Amino acid sequence: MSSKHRKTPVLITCALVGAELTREQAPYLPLTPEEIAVSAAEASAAGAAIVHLHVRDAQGRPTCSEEIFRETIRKIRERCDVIVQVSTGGAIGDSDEDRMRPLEAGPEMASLTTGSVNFGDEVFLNPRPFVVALARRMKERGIKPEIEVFDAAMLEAGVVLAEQGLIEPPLHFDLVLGVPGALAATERNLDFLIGGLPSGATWSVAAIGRHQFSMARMALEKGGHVRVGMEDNIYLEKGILARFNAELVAKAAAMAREAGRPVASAAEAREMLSIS
Ligand code: KMH
Ligand code: ZN
Repeated sequence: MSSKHRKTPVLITCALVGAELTREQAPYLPLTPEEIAVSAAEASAAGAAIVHLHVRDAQGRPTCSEEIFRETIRKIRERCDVIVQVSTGGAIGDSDEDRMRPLEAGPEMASLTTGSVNFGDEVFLNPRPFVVALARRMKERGIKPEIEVFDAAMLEAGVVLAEQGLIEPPLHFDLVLGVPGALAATERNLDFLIGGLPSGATWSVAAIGRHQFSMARMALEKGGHVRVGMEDNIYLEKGILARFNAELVAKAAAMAREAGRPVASAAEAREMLSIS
């Protein structure tokens, strides 16, 4: 690792549940507000400074319900100090109106995908006017956006939003690699994206499935931050399911320490991301 990155604290984000998986596919997935809050607290104790939050309804289906987001955030805050980043991506097919709802539930951060992209056999739609509306609402409510980059043009679109005053610097990007139909999880793609980041930006890597930890290691070496969690990957190792999100976080935290980088607390993360 380049010595200039040593000692830079690592932000670990844990994406606790997502919108796609079911209990049939992922038996240890937290689903209820209580289960998600317990999982967030365990992830926080293992080193996560941020939790990326989707919620589910009583049947375990993904929902954008403001009430369920609010309840889940309250339960998380009762248990630990972690930055809650709500998803505005929701599930494929959610309406724009529904995807705005989590912003009303009192989060410190929110995801902001700045373009449309194939997502498996479906399309994750993010037309520019909707992206602008999300960014504007985040700014009004003092919510820090994390710019989600599933494809290269999304990075530039995030920079344009900042130039237009819709996002306040410092910008924070999450480079999502390995979604079928979007950018593959390769070092070449990662280097290309890093090369296009504006100065002063921070960035993490969220790699999907079996790429989660190999790409996390690369991110650590290149001075980036790391996202892990069951939304993106449910295996601790090949063939071994993670029973808890905290196990995935603990593995990322151990990798960070091996790379000579301390793990940031939520308070340190707020400072690094300029969250007041
Ligand atoms: N569930 C995906 C369609 C986000 O949270 O901002 C979108 C997603 C991105 O998970
Ligand atoms: Zn998500």
